[in-house]
Amino acid sequence: MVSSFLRTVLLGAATLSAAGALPFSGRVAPAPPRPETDAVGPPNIVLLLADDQGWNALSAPMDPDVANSRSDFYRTPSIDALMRDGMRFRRGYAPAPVCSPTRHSILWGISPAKLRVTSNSSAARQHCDPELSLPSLIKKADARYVTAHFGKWHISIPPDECGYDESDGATGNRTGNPSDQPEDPKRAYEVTARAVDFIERQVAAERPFFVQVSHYADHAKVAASPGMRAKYDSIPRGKRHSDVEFAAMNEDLDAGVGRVLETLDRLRIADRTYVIYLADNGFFDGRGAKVRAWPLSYSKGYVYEGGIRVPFIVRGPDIDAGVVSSVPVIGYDLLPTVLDWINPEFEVPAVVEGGSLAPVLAHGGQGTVDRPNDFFVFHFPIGMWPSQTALIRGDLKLVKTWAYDRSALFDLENDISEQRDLSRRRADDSVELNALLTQYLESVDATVPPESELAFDRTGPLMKVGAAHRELDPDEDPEDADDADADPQETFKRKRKASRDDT
Ligand SMILES: [Ca+2]
Repeated sequence: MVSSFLRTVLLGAATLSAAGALPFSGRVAPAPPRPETDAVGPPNIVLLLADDQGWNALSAPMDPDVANSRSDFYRTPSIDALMRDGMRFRRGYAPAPVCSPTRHSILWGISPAKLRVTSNSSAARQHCDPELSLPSLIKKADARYVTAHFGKWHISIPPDECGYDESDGATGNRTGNPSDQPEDPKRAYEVTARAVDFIERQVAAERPFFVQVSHYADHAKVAASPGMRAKYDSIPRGKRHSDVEFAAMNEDLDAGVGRVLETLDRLRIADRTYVIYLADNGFFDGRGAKVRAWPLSYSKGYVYEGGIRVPFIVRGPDIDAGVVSSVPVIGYDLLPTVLDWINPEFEVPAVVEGGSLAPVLAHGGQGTVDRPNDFFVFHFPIGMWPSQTALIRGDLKLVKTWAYDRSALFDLENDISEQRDLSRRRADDSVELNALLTQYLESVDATVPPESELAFDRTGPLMKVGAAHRELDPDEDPEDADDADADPQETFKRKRKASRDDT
């Protein structure tokens, strides 16, 4: 693994374009020109990252066709406004179901599987080259840019080493729970204030900027400002969402977003500033996560939609207001997107797996994203039990459960809740996606689940083609299959208990 890591880092560095400070030029065809931006200079970029905020934690719907894609209790007026003035992606994904892998993935534009950063304590990472991080590449694309990161970092290499000019340092979850500031217990306002100060200074200096604000909310420990908490005492609780403290924390975060948006208006740079908003994973487990995330299944720590589908909104020049896009997008698309905005001529390193969203954003949310692969892989091999990996291609999603070498197939457009396993009815698709998943994991030298978790399946290689597929009896009705709808959690627990009882 070590030799592979070194080899891939060196290869990654070699693929970097030698482009220096190229002059800003307008978007290449077929996208229309950006007169507002071209007239005043290069665009600014604000990336707002929420922590553990579920897909339906906002008061505006992430998918207007899905009734419960909004909260029935939480209020998020500023993020709702961002949605109203920009484009929301109803199928926006975090690259991982937990914090740190997603943050690495955004920083390098590469999936957690390929980075081999698939848990919050991954030690065998690969491709995490500081020279190829987003802020480093921004400066290579256009040396005029100033970059900053404020808030939760939770990445294996400190922000200054990754090219950030300003930051709060190598912060983590514990940083986000100060005991000495009850008025701002998740630092939502403090972090925002530093970002606002940074933006004001860059505008005064007439420097283009990239700033990422990574909120500590909505990660545990749940805590809210007293003022916001008091507000929720008079708001009727919802059926799915009813946690006052969480609601208030979620709106503290929203208020931080609002202050950034107000700053852009006040400084008259909103028309040349892209604002990206997303979360790093779904609702955290506990506190009734399964109820809160519904109609999505499961929550943080799982590769089902409840763990990975998140709020995903982009506002800025050329982006039509109020558009709901059905194009599937993922956090590692942001690196090539930002570089495309800054300098369309810049050559993105070949190791990057994301694709620029700029053409889709400029064309009403239509079209396709050009990526090396036409699928997403969510690889979670060493996290919560049982280890799972998902592959999404188009509307189909394969969920492989390693502990008993079984996979399920879902049609996300017709079954957003992942309740109907089609792996037997659509056996050819299941075999094909299993083979694709195997091929991909091997090609990126992905981490495999620990042996201890594979104790119940000793039948063959970890990634043999089609291993998870069971032959369908031609006369068998898929609906009658005994374990077609088995809950993998319950199945795993049952098998583990049986194993212990045997020894
Ligand atoms: Ca998180």
